[in-house]
Amino acid sequence: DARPESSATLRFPAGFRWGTATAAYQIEGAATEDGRTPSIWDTFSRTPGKVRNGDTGDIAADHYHRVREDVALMRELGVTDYRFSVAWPRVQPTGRGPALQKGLDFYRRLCDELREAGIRPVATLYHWDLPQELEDAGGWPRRETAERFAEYAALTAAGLGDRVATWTTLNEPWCAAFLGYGNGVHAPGRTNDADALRAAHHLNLAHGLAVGALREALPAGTEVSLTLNLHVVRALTESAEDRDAARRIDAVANRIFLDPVFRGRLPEDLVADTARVTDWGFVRDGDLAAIAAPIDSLGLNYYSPTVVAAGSSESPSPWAGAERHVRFLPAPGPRTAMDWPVDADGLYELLARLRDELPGVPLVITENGAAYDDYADPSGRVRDPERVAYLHGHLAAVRRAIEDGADVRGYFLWSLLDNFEWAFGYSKRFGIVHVDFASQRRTLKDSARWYAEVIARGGLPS
Ligand code: GBH
Repeated sequence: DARPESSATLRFPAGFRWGTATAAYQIEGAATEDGRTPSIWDTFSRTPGKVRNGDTGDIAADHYHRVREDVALMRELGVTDYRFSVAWPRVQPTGRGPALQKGLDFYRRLCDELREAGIRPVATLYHWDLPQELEDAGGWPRRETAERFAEYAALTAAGLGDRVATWTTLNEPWCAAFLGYGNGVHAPGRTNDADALRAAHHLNLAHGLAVGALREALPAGTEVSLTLNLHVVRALTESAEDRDAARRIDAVANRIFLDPVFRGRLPEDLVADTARVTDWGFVRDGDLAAIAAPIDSLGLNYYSPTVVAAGSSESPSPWAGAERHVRFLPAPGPRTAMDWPVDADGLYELLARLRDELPGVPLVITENGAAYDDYADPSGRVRDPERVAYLHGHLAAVRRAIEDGADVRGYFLWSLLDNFEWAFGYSKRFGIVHVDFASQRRTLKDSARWYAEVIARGGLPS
């Protein structure tokens, strides 16, 4: 490295993957084009009172029509990888039957543009956009949805073939199950604790069956992964009651996925904690073995930690009854525009935990980033110093975890573009590229230039 400042760089390992991440419904728009049918998010965003300002993903960042431009932006930044999601209702509109070629063609074009730019395509099969027809048939609480998902995975793998470098089955099944069917803050907006637990199990099953389908369809050695939003749960004090509160939330937020996927078993304490809600009779013989199909890496999305103590919390909650005797507290410290605390140590703790509990499993940060308001100066420059500080702090935590033995292979910044932030609509901006949603003009924020510099140096300015 000829750069004079390289001596003052906190370097990352050679071959470290530097990426950005997005999701289909949040950026694509073109909601009714080329045969795409409504997903649960189209329905939910049209339901009054569910999404701030009545915003929908109908147009979003219009990425469907701007693939070239958006890939050119990434080339300019120098990213090595790009994580996007495939919209199920584009590829298999009713959730059943053959693939729709036009839907597959869009992602083939995207992958071809990426490859031409030297960027590895990392595809997620499910980032929350369930075809509405499958929800009408029962959604994730229904077992058949898991079987349908495996079929969709097979069709997509057959259609995109070796164009995709890394396949991820699900993004954040915790959100899909517990925000979608537990507290109803996400689509489809249902509120039933037993359904939320059934949904979590069927998402696990969907993952396991899809891993099998992908292995069958793809060349040996293709990376297959899963992305979880593991919660960093801290007890307020060391008291037995507060520690028990943390154990309960760890079970329903983390071990409900980690134990089946990596150990082929259910967390017994969770089954006991939720006995009032369900007897877990929906778990059939063979399910846990299917869910435990080996994967090649684990993706982690991290934003902020959770603090709990003994007490009680409001309902409907996203914790399915396991939160009896648990109180949630605001974590201390500065906050982002989401009102989430900024706490990079939480990311270090998470990586250290997985280093110890899942030896031999490569880790990838598949999302990390922050929402802040931008400041545009008269020259048109978009300043976001808080985001730069957030990213610096969190990347420093990743590097420290690597030094301490965590096998972290890459980092995907959430997000490339300002986009549809789910229940918050367009009111929250996570992008390192500013999007003017009236003109669809893209402008690099200071954070984008900073990230490009980090990638070019292979590390952080110290
Ligand atoms: C991710 O979800 C999504 O994958 C992405 O699509 C989204 O745009 C991005 O993050 C930003 O929101 O109630 O204690 O769990 C974020 C998952 C789940 C993180 C809810 C914050 C609130 C604290 N979020 N969580 S808690």
